[in-house]
Order: sequence, then C-alpha cells, then structure tokens
Amino acid sequence: MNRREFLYGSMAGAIGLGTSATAFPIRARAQAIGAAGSSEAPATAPRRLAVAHRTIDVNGKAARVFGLTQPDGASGLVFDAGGNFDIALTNNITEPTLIHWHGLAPPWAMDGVPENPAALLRPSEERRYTFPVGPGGTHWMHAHTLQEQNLLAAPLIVRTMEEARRDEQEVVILLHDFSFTPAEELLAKLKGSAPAAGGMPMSHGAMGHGAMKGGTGQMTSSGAMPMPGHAMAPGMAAMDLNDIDYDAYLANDRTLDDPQVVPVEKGGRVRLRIINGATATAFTIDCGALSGELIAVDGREVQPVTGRSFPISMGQRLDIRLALPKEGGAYPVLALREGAVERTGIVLANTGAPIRRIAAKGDVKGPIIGLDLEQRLRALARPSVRPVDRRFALKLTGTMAGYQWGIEGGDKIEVKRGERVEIALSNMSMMAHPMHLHGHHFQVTGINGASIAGAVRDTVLVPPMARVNLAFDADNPGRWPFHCHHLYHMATGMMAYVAYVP
Ligand SMILES: [Cu+2]
Repeated sequence: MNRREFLYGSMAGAIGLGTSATAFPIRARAQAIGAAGSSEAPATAPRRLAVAHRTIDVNGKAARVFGLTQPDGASGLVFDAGGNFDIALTNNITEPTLIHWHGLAPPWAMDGVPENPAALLRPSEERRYTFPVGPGGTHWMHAHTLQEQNLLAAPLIVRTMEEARRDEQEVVILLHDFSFTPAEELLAKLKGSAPAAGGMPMSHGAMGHGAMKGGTGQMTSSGAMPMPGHAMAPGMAAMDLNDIDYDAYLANDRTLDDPQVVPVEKGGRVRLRIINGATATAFTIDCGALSGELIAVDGREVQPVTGRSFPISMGQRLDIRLALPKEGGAYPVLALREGAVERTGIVLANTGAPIRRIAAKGDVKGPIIGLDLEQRLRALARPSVRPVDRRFALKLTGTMAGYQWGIEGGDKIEVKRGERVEIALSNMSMMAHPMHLHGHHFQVTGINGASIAGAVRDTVLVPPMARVNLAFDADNPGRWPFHCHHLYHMATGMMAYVAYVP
C-alpha cells in the first residue's frame, strides 16, 4: 500500500467526524470517454460543478455559507496537467454569481469576472467552460464578488503525471477568514470610517484606527504600528495590517477548536498545497517541529527553499514538501494571522498519536510579511528572457477618507499580442497589496530597484512603500483584470485592466 492508498483508506474512517473532515480528499481523475480505435477526438462529457449553499459550524454556531461542490459533495476540482478543463457550472444558490479560475489561463470570455465580458450566472443557469487546463499547479477558484467573503471558494488542483506517481501524500489546505457579519456590512463600515485625525491622506493613522474601532466592534486597532526600522515620529504614517477583525480563521472550513486531523504514515512524505483564500488576511505558515521545503508558489516551481515558516498573502499558494519523522506523532501545520495572535491550521497525525489541543490564539503575534522570502525565490524553469517591449509604471494609492484605494496609471495599460511587458509597481500607501494579474503568470524581475530572476507567479505582494517589478509575455488576448487581492481594496477602486489592442 503506498501513501496515496493509505490516505484513501484512512479518510474513509474519518467520515464520521463531519463533512469537512473529508472536504478535500484526493479526487479520481476526469475520465475521458473516447471511442477506442477512433481517429476522431474523443467525445467527452463535462464534469459538473455547482455553486451551492452549505452549513458549517463556526465557534459552535451554524454558519450558512457558499461552496463549490461536485455531484458527490466533494469540494473543488482536480485535473491532470495537459488535459482539458471541461466543466458544466450550475448556479444552485438564490442570487446571481460567477466563478473565476484563479491561476489558470482560460480564454478571456471564460475568466469569470462579472461583465468582463461574461454576464453573471443567474440562479439555476448552467454554463460550460472548456479550455486547456495547462501545466501542473496548485490553484483555486472563487467568486470575484463580495460573495467570496462567505466562502465561495474551493481548491483547483492540476497534477502532473510525475506528481501522481510520487509516493507522497497530498494535503490541500484552503485558508479563509470568516465573519458572521455580511460582506456588504463590513464594506459599509470600512467606507464609513473616519479619516485619520491630522494624519496624512495616504495613510492609515493609528489615531484613525482607534476612531474606526469605536462602536462597531468589528474593526481592529491591533495592526497599527510603526514601519519596521523607522522611528515613530509624531504625525508620521503608521503601517496598517488588518482592516477587519474576523469571527474566525478557517483551514478547510474548521477552526483550531475542532481542526481537521489528517492521518499520515510514520516516516511518510507529504506535499502541502496551501491556498490563501482569505479575503483580507495574510498568514505565515508555521510547520512547527517539521522542516519544510518550499517547492512552488502560485502553482509554479521555484528552486527549493528550506524553512519552518513561509508567508502567504491573499490569493497566493505555497507547495511545501515535508518529511515526517519515523517515530511518529502529531504535527500541527498552523497559519498565523499577520500582526495578530489569531491562528488556524490542521494536524497531521499518525494513527493513535495523542493530539494536543491548540488554542485559536497564540502567545505571540504572527510575523509582519515583507519581501524577505520573495527576494530569495528563483524560478526553477528558466522563463522568458526576451527584451521588454513595453513598460508601465503604476502607483498603488489609498486613503482612509471614505476608504478609497486606487492604481495610478492603471487606466491605460495597453499591450499588443506577442510583446514582453514590464510593470513597475510602487506602493505609496501604508497597507500591503497582493497584486493579481488574470490570464497570465508573470516573473518577479525587481524588488526595491534590484533586478532578480525571481519566482513566476500570478499574485505578488507589494508591502507599504515598496517597489516590485514584474514581467510577462502578452500571449492571451483580452481585457484582463490586474488588481489587489484584498477584497475590500478591490471593491473600493484598486482594480485596473491590462487591455490588448490591435
Ligand atoms: Cu490592497
């Protein structure tokens, strides 16, 4: 029995723990039903996926949330690399919605951002999506609307033949931030917040945050602190980390009060596929006693980086390889909320190993995420080294007055098919922005003025006052969203488009 079979067997025994215990088992492959001996392309039936209502338990209370489920109840999708993405998507909820395939490069019409160009999917409407799924990678899918806040997100894993053959257990972890308050209300509170008293318009001031906290009980003051390495002068802008204090932080729909326990083998090998599906929360993955090897970011391989903790901003993915000790035990994999004590996670455990209770709040705050790791990342495959044909310089801006965010210069990013394009991002605000380009992967080519042959990604973090350059080949015509993956920054203006012109 190899580790993959071991997982199947063990998961069957875990069903009684509740639906989310088996939320993300490894799924069987899509079956191509071809006529044997026929020279014609096989006629294939699409796989079915539904946007559905679900009820989960959060802190002992029932929460009615969304989900993306297959007919057998499995969450999300798994594909073979190089195959076809062929999905019949049905809207089984009572409101219009649409799903974005984050990390894939579909034709523009199938990208899943409402009215760009496809219309929303009405209740009961079905729509088919067919395009090459592309190379292997850890991706995900989510609503490109405020519905994302209510867990309308799921894993989308593309697995290579080599990965499928490996004697290595896959464990998918989808992180989320959860509030019993509807997203519309959270957004209204943010927009209604007072500007920083005497603060600079570009900043979140500590004063402003204090004012913001008053009355609502939702907003946080925990994140306001001086920028690292800078003395806090009177009236100086404060770096801000978290806009919203959530009711819970979830890993595969569960909190640390009742975490998912994944059965593993003594001395086994595990590949974590971690997705940060939170709308407004960055985490640091803490492998605890285990040393991890980071092998891919945003579904693209990097030269392995060894460590015990790895940052992950909204929209990003991390593939981390773990070697489990031979003596056995229980191994928590935690996600620490940035600049705060809250945490979530799962537990890898051998059969019979005692599982220690882990508090949902730690003793120390999660690290502040910068570009230390990004600076060290190098793409494994040598990406395009063509000279740049076209350059853009964009400024990320924001003000707490009315909670408005923006991309200066983002109204005219026009490219031609076949060009190599470079975008230089300067963050002029005091919040970090994970910037996501649809329809393409890009390479990180510069950090704070220094050139690097960095990771190939689809979402890169630009911390306060930092500069990040990225480059990509314009090979997928359309009008592609380029935006901050903080849901409430995007909803209040931090959205631009890379538009192909003839
Ligand atoms: Cu942002």
